[in-house]
Amino acid sequence: MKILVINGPNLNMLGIREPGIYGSETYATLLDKISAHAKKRGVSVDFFQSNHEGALVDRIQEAFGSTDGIVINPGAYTHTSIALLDALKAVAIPAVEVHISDVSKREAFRSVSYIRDACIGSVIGHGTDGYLEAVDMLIERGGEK
Ligand code: CA2
Repeated sequence: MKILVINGPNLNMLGIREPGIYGSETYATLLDKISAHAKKRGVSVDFFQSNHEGALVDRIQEAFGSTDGIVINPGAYTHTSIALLDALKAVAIPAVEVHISDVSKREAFRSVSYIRDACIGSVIGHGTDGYLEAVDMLIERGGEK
């Protein structure tokens, strides 16, 4: 099973600023942690991060036909992007939405997710462990390794 982990704008800044909201783990450490988990679970994992909406759409489209599941934290585009919703719907790859912080307890605009409709599940407010839970959700749904 091949899983693609996509992170949107500013998530490459993890651990550098706002540790009170997003924790002190860096983006590089997060990727190491997901890789170790994927190895343990016997699945392969690819990563993509961009600060650009169109680049995120392009990567989702590229995944069509070659990826079994997507873990996606679209960052602020979660709350604005119909283009990401459409891309996820277009490729119809099982996707799980992740948010490190509990978006339901922050500003009202963060409670809106345009992509949620295209996802089989969401993991919200579990810190970076949420990415591992999302990988597990895809494995449980996919069955095959
Ligand atoms: O909680 C999440 O994972 C978010 O998707 C993170 C986004 C935010 O816009 C969403 O509402 C919730 C922002 C990511 C910004 O990450 C930073 C990391 C370190 C320093 C500054 C920003």
